Amino acid sequence: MTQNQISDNVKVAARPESGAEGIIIRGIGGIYTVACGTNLYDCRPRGIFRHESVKPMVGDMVSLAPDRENGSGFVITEIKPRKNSLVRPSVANVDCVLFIIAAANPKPDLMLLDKLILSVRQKNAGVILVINKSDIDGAAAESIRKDYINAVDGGVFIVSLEGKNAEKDADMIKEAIPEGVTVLCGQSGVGKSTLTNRLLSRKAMITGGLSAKTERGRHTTRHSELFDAGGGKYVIDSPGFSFFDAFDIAPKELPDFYREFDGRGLCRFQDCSHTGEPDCCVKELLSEGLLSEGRYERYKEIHKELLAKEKNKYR
Ligand SMILES: Nc1nc2c(ncn2[C@@H]2O[C@H](COP(=O)(O)OP(=O)(O)O)[C@@H](O)[C@H]2O)c(=O)[nH]1
Ligand SMILES: [Mg+2]
Ligand SMILES: [Zn+2]
Repeated sequence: MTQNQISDNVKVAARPESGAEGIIIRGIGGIYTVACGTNLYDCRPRGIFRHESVKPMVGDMVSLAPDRENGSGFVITEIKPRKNSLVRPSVANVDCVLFIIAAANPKPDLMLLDKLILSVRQKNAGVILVINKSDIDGAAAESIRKDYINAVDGGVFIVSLEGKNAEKDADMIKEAIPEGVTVLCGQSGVGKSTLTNRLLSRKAMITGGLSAKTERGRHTTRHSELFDAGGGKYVIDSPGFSFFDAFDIAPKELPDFYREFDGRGLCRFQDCSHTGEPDCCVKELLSEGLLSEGRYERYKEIHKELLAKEKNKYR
């Protein structure tokens, strides 16, 4: 069995009808694989996309046709309008983002996680948080859970995707994943490909250890790929990354993307930035445990960063 099948019984059809529609499941070296039902087609994008600097993305719904110009192969003739798209990883039409963070190895980067969550809430997709490798440091996993319990709408799950509970834990995650397209996202080495394989009950993706030298995740996964996990649920495994600067939010809009602030308008000032003003709702949120100290400290950091960015913009 190759690692490239969208389902376990793929038949590759000879030629799709002109105007056939499908979804891009991966793109490697400018060749995009499109699934039409259970048939897979390797396609080149039509030249016009390059012209308009439109790049097909995994998750794109497309039309394809035989490549008449070249006499063989297939070509993507149209990209359907996108519901949304993410920059990192570069995927389209996402219903939910499932962030994986490791309790340890690699060291959790909560600032990165907060920025990523913000960027997803900006795109109107759901968020699930999975804290993996609890076998290495259960206390660290629990502390991260406490930090995020009110931060995401799709649930926070502590798991260990290797070891005796792995299967049960993967089943719990599968249950939590909504129908539609869910992209697995997070630093390298946290267990995205391990989870993909568990959800599919086969070795669809290669997994890798940590680099002993840098203690950071090795980039074992280099491309995004969409799989059918059954029950109308599709998951995309993606490459890891360790920085994120692609979000663009006006400082005064920042609270809109914190779930903890949803429905709170109880500050003295209407345009309260929640960074130290008197009679601010933050005090109450913190004391009631609805906003964690960690999330708030990082909120203030991010707010500062966005203010500096805004100043630079108009200089
Ligand atoms: N100790 C421990 N190791 C794990 C767990 N889950 C995954 N790993 C290991 O972590 C390494 C990186 O996993 P991988 O799935 O390739 O991470 P990815 O880069 O996020 O796709 C592999 O060696 C896995 O075997 C876990 O729950 N506990
Ligand atoms: Mg991987
Ligand atoms: Zn306030």
